[in-house]
Amino acid sequence: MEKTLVLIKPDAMQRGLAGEVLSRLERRGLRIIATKFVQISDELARQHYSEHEGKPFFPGLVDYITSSPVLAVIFEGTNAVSAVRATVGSTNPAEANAGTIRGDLGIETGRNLVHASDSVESGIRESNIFFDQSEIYSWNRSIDEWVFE
Ligand code: IDP
Ligand code: MG
Repeated sequence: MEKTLVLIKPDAMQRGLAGEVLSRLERRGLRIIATKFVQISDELARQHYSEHEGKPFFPGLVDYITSSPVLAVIFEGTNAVSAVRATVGSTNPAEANAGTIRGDLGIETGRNLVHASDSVESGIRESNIFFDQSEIYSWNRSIDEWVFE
């Protein structure tokens, strides 16, 4: 099954929205297989966001993502990557659909509450940046047969 990395970003932590974000993704049916509360270092931020190095918003992005601890979570499920991206909403919250996390709870791109991997490969790469293999749990829920066909 697909794995996707979610970061509940500093603005969501500061605003007390971690539970709200987690709850929306959990209620989607996705299974949590790893969590960690982590203060992202400058180095980790640059590694995680390496694709954006050199862009005008990159320094601000590094400042933002390192400004408070974040909650890192790996979700697992069929189509987990696209399902989470759909629930998270467009990068710019002002343009995100109502009903999405960013569309309901955010207003600016630089304060968009949550990170979600953008592909299956990113899900694997980013999960491995934030977690050791021993911190990722393979488990089944009794409700799984009512979520996954
Ligand atoms: P994504 O988070 O929806 O995948 P990306 O384009 O990968 O969006 O950008 C990564 C993060 O960088 C965004 O979530 C946002 O926090 C920040 N970011 C992207 N573009 C801008 C911008 O134009 N201004 C400020 N921050 C930006
Ligand atoms: Mg991205």
